Amino acid sequence: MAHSSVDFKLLRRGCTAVLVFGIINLLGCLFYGIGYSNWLSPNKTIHRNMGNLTLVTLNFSSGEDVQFPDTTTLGKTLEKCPDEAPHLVGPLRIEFSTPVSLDTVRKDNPHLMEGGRYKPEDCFALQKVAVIIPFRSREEHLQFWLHYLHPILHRQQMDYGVYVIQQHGENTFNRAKLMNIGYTEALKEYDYDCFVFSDVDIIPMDDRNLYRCFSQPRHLSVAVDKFGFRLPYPKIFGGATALSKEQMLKINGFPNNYWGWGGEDDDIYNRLSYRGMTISRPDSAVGKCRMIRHTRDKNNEPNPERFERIAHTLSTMDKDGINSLEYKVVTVEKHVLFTKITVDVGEPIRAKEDEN
Ligand code: BGN
Repeated sequence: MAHSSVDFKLLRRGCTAVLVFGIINLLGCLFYGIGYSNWLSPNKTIHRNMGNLTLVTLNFSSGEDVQFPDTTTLGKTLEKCPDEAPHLVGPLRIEFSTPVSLDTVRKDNPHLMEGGRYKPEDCFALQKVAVIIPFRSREEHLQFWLHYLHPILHRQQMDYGVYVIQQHGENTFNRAKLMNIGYTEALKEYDYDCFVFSDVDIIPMDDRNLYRCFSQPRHLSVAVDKFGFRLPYPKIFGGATALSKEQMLKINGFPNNYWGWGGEDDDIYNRLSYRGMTISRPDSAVGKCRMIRHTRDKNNEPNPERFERIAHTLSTMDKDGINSLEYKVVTVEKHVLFTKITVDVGEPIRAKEDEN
């Protein structure tokens, strides 16, 4: 009997200890801001502490599970950022009459880390977004882009980095190949799960136009002033777009052999459509954009091969894309406002050889 009463006492102590431990844990969680909502819908967000590394598993709109390791908040568990960022302001005044200096842009964006990187401090960003800008000799446009976009991306609470991919030399411009290179190079730096591809002259006029990925590939520049604030044709997929890593892989990235202006975005549209995807877009009010007016760039003449090429996307997409990408990195510059990667993309292969 004496033996069993000792057992009973031990059991009671054990239970009390478990209860006290539970209450302390609960208070700790509340203190660090894990809301009950996360407990009630564990498939939405699961926080896991692994020593000093905090992992968050969550489903975003594509329905896939993505893990976001947090290395800056060491040990502190952050709640995921809200779906609707609280600091968005809606329509914005965008104008290009007064040039802005990079110095001013730097001063206006003190929160940036080297290489044009940012992540919210008080919550866990929903996605890790690499913003890729295919580029050559448009310094003035880049200044406007950085001036307008950094504050917008900041308010949208993304964990993001800006990559300017500059084509080296004077050969014919190759926008889609530069975008493939941006995707590849950004992934070498960080575990991005979303890729925004933006022309340097496209500026959104509303910060509710979210520069992030959706369950379907996203067209962001849907109502551009140059086209009278409407889609010039329903299948257009140029200007500014967003694709998740998964969407990129499904289509083998972009074509590498569109030299000069036009058609590469239609090829990308074809790829997406052949893989069963559709285009997601914001409405035409939120999707309003301004395009910085400019004369046609040197060495970016309309590509005479584009009509022929977009007619053959289905047979070329599996062999031409990320899996056949070749280039040389010339320089990598880390600026406060962006990472600039200058690359040698080679030169056009004559159409005949290319068919083989
Ligand atoms: C289209 C271009 C796109 C361009 C848009 C908007 C072609 C392919 C042959 C029909 N497509 O006409 O590349 O983004 O205009 O300027 O030229």
